[in-house]
Amino acid sequence: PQTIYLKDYTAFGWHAQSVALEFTLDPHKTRVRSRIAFTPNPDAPAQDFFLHGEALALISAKIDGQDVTPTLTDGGLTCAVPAAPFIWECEVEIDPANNTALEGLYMSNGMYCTQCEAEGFRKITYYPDRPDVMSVFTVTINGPHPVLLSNGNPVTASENHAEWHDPWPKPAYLFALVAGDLIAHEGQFTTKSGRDVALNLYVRPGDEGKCAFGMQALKDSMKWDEDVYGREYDLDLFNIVAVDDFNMGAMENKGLNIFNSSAVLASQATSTDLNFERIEAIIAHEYFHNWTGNRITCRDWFQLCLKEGLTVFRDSQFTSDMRSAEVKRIGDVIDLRGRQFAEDQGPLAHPVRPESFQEINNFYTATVYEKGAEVIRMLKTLVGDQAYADAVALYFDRHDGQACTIEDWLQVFEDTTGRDLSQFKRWYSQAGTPRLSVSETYADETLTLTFNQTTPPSAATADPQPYVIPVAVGLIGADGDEVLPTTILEMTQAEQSFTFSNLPIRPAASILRGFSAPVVLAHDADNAHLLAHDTDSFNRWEAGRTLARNALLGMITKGTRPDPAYLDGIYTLVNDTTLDPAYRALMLGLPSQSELANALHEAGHTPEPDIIHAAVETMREALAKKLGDALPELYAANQVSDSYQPDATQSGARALGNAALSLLTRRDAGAQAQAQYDSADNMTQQLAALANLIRAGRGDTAVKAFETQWKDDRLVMDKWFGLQVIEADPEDAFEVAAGLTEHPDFNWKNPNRFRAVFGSLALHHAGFHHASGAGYALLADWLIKLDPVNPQTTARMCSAFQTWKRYDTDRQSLIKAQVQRILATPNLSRDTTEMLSRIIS
Ligand code: BAL
Ligand code: ZN
Repeated sequence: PQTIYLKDYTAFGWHAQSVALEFTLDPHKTRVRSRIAFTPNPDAPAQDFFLHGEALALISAKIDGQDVTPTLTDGGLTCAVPAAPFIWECEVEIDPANNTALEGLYMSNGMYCTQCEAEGFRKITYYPDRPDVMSVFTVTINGPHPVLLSNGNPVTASENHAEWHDPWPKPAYLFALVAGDLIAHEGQFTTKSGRDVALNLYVRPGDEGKCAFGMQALKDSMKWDEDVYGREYDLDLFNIVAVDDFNMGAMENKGLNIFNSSAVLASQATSTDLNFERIEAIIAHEYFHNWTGNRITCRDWFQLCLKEGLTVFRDSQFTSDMRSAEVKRIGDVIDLRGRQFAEDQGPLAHPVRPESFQEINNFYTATVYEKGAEVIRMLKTLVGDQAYADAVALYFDRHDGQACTIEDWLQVFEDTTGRDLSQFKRWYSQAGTPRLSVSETYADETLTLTFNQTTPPSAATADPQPYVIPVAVGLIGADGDEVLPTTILEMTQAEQSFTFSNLPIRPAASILRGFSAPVVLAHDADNAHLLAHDTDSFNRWEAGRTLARNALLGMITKGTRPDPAYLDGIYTLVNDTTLDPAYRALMLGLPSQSELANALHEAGHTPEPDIIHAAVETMREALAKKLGDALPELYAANQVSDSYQPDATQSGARALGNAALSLLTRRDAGAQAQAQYDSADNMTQQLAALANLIRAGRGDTAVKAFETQWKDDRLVMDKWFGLQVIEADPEDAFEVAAGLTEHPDFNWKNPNRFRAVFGSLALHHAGFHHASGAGYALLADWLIKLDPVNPQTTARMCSAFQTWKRYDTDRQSLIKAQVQRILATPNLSRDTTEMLSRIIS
């Protein structure tokens, strides 16, 4: 496959002044007619006129009304064109019903829908399918369906016919079309300048009862973006459509967001509190793209983080404002460490702005999204809130309607603050997670902190240079008082010292408060003291997490017992009713087994998944014993008797109640879990009870009852499939997953269902990495099967193999053999080939 480089960017030779599309829908023979007004782009280098196109049957092509015969090439067509403005017209035929890759126009449960980001529009018609070609679209849809939708505002609608006009120039990746028998859940929003916007959430009949929460989340998002970023919505209409077969979470098409149904449909009975929170965040994320992504888009796909990093950062701010900022921050860091650090510390490491790719779909990664958001967070920390607001306002003013680069983004910060951000830019251009070590000296009432940063070289960045790292520091006195409030140290060198004087008694240093930079910190801190007293809620949690991690590593490598200082500290904290229950629930969490494997690997040990699993079990047992008699009270105190609300308060109580339940289950053999299962009136309680019953080895009846109750609800059944794998004993995880693939409802072509089983297997560290290699082989079998059907989802799932170098030589050989077996499959997709080749390199 061809490699595409950032350095090779050239502008397209023409501007698309306007685009008119007409669709005549048919499952196998949809006709698409296009009429595009092109004018030469005087700023572009001379080039052949090339339009992308894939899986299209060309019916006819015309230039200025005259038939032409283009040359069909690999991936598109070329054609001789006049050296003046001209009208391109063409007609193609496409086959949506057989489009199982779910890119371009495809069918899902009888409805037509589209996914064009990144390069799906070329499967709809011949077009310059690149984000820097922006145009105004008019779309006509003919088809026997009650609902016919596209971007922008409706022009006309009659039976079997609709016309749409989107006045805002956009790249083709934001095009969308939906047609089907759908029901609208309606809403309304009045913008701050008084524009009335009609809101609709379109769902399949039967899902009407799952729309209210999403609609409210949309209104909250619209209001928040006005209040916090001054961004107002710009069309008469905002439509969201829920689709069952979807590769991603959702898509920000202009005025017509298309959502994976799992990312929008919600109800008390069918969705957990975490589902509600995720749905609220994704609705916000897609809505916020209207400005950060749509009004200002990316020049090329290397700039993906320009819209994604910024929009993830904006949605994290939104969730922090809507819910608990401290809980959101901890959750984000757990997620970052789990997914992004694993990527950044393995063979798939790439900069936030990659410099080359073969298949752009492989770069919708935790690095581009989540590390991209962390980079913006650091920028805000460095320049301060007001300068951040000024710079972003300038960005919107200066670049509205443009396709931009990271240079444009950083320039508005340089222009508003006068700072030189050339060193900061390394966060965009270098791969790898920096290691930040800290040593302390204390003499003459002065504390000196000496920081050292190193970033391991990777295939993407051979010789990483020092970063600008904002290190948020506070000092906690021996009595627990704060001696120094949070102060930002700006580290720019490989090694750098900072001194704090007038400290008659040596304080405890609380470093990297709020996780002020995405680094791995090595600091021999007084974690027990910080766990008891840190005034920074993130670092207080982090102290507990570090104590847990160190204790587990000691248990694994030296056979030590669970650390009493950790258990004592957690005991005090969890029983401190002045603290938010959600925060206390997080305190009861342990590092993931994959994170422990990585820590062992980094420390020069070979991780053994079954030993890691056993250590975590021992630690959970120790927590259950330590909290012992307090557990029934902790459980009872966190039962919610008010009517169900998925808000932060109730969710927090349920999270703590269920954390207590999981420890209690070790003591009562699942009696309380069974009682909870029997009385649950919402999915959070029902699913938590089911998980505990399975863990206690008495889940068979509830698993069957759950299936009987929910067999007709696709999203709930995804939970049922996933939970059985996640909660399986490591010895059985492979067989449980294999058994579930035989279930009549294992519709493997549906990405949600495939991920429910195999995403869960990959997450089951000790099960997936079972010494037999059976987990590796099972996943490989199914990836080989899925690849010709859906390359994008196949390639994503390949990341399960990315950590292979951590493990012993037997496991390495087993994984390598499976990766090579997949790679040897004839006609393997470009997506999967690129992923596995990078992993194995
Ligand atoms: N643009 C792809 C889906 C998302 O990040 O919103
Ligand atoms: Zn996004």
